[in-house]
Amino acid sequence: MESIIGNSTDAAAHATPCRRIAHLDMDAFFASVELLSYPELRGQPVVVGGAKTIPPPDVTPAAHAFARLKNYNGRGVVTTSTYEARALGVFSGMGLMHSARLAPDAILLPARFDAYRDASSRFKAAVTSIAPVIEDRGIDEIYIDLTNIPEATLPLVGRIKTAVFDATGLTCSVGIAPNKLLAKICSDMDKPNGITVLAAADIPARIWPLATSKINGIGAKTAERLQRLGIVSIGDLAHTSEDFLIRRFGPHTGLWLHNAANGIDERPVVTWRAPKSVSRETTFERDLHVRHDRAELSRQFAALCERLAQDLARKGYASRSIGVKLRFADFRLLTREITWPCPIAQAADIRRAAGQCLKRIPFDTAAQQRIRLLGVRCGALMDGNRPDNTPDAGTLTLQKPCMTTPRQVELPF
Ligand code: DCP
Ligand code: MG
Repeated sequence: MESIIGNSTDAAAHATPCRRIAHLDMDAFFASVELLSYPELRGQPVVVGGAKTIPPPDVTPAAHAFARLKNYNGRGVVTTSTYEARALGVFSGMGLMHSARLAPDAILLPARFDAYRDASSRFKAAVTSIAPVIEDRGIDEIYIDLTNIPEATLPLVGRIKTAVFDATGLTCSVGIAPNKLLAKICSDMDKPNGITVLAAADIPARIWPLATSKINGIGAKTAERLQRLGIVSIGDLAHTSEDFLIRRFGPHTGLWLHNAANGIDERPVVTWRAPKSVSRETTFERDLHVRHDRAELSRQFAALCERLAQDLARKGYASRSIGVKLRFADFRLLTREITWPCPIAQAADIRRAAGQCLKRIPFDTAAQQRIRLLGVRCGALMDGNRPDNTPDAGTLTLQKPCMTTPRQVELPF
């Protein structure tokens, strides 16, 4: 029998005590933005769905009609829900049809990404005006390094929350801890509109009782694997020997798991990070057949490449690694990737490269001929406008995207 007991308290004592890192996460973000437009829905279960087929509400004074979840028919998923809808069991990622069984009378609104992006940049600008060292982690969350701001934590975080509210009309929850890993756990502890401060000494009492999946990076699969080893809480993990975890999960993950459970995380707050990739995907309203729906598939494929080209243009990037992702009717997922000889950014070039990937996909069986989801990804991004002046570059090379030679792509469908 292997020993799985380790020296957890020693490790916990080494958690860096001197930094002050905040994680700020907006509350029920997409839904809260929607409630700014429809304040009459406050206090009601409201669900925001991603599917394009959800009708926008008719709010003319005569009609004033909002769609209800029970009337939805399609394959869209919940992107988020208000806390009132969550009380009925409706959460992000659930199918809308399934959610309708739990909350038939919940209001269903279509997603309006422009509005969310706008609120996102406004809340980030508001925080930056008070605490400039921020790491952008996505549309509704940031890390903030408060270490060098000479102000007590609670008044400072109170000011940040007020600035966010003044700029957007929205509330957020903030966790403050000695590092990013703990701060992220804490921002979720008192939602909505909460502030949670945690010191390294609080780890055994407040972090160890939580499920391992509360650690950002431990997904459902790892949590399940841990559970099979009898490791359910973060405390269980903290008390498991590093050697045992390394034997079971490999040197990298094993060590990370051990450190994470003991509240050790030295990652800095990174104020700017180049995106590694951009991708676009679409789940079809019905499965599309590679031959019978060829025209529709080609149209959707071209539209995805067009949108990716716009994404790249907006960010000033070009890509050398193009990939496609297909989910078949039987839910099997297949991806293919190709490295292009030079960086590309135009829709026609992305289409050609992605078309090459599609050609390498077998469409043999009946299930493989019906496609549920199609995605295109541009990876290995580089700045399409500025010189590539990496430290070792020696000479400055202009990473200009290749010129395109418009040519119709021969789709394998
Ligand atoms: N989102 C999505 N699909 C998911 C999860 C989230 O499109 N499966 C979107 C909608 C959310 C936003 O991202 O509003 C932020 O995600 P969060 O996990 O922070 O969830 P919320 O902000 O909605 O709720 P919370 O108050 O729990 O943070
Ligand atoms: Mg959120």
